[in-house]
Amino acid sequence: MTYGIAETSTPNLFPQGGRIAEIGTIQSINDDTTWTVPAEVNFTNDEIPFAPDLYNEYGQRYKDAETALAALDAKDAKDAKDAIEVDADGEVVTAYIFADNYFEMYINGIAVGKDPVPFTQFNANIIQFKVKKPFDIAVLAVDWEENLGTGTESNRGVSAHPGDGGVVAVFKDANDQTIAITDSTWKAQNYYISPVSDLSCLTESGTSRLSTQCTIEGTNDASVLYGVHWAIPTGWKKQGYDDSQWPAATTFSNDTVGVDNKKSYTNFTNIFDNAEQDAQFIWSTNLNLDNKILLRKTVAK
Ligand SMILES: [Ca+2]
Ligand SMILES: [Ca+2]
Ligand SMILES: [Ca+2]
Ligand SMILES: [Ca+2]
Repeated sequence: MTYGIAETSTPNLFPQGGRIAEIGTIQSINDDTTWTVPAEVNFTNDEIPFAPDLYNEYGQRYKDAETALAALDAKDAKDAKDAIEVDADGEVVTAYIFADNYFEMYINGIAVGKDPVPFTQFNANIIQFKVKKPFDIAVLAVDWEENLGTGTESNRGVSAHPGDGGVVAVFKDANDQTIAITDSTWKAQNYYISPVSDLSCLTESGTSRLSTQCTIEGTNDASVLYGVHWAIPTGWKKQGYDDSQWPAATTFSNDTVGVDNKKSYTNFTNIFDNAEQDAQFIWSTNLNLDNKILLRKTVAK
């Protein structure tokens, strides 16, 4: 557990971005642990590729998914590059993802893409990889923060308002058939709750770390807010990792996440809001106060 504002360790991961995407560290108040906030990420790790754009204010802004896919195919052909190989003899899978605010995606433990915009403006990505079914999708999702260690940002007239999260994704095979969408069949475990002003609001139920009884009101004093942290388990990205005890993902409507005014979402509603297979925004139980989430899904053979 932590109290107050973290110390900045990286002043800004993405200087051209809307809000400042800082990383910080903060000492636990009840043990010797030092936590990285909002999360330890691979944004600056060159071994992990940035996911190509569907829509990015600082990169490519495609009008629809078909145009983005055609551009990706053309670029791959020109660079003699191909989809990231999870299995060399696998089938090409195309993933479409919109994350509020940051994601890293792993397939059977192999990094296939990270979000090129850690905080704002909102963006969306397309990722291709070769894999054989069955396979495991593992996603680190981070709701970024301005007041490090407190899950808050300047918003709605106060300096420390809780930000909210949400991830939607669609996976298609080489025949353009949808093989996975984000929904309540995914697993979602929560590793960071903040802001918390009154610790008595926190509860646990089975493996669910619940902040649903806590206030989501903002404040002008982030220095009195708590953060609650859990260590990321070893091997969570790998194929066959036992997530059977993790809570199911909670689904949220487009309205709740607030994407209807964002081109990075609305240009791709034929993918994300398909009438037959409508992908849902997912997160843990609290879209506002839960900030670092691991998501997993096994795609069957
Ligand atoms: Ca992003
Ligand atoms: Ca939040
Ligand atoms: Ca957010
Ligand atoms: Ca949808």
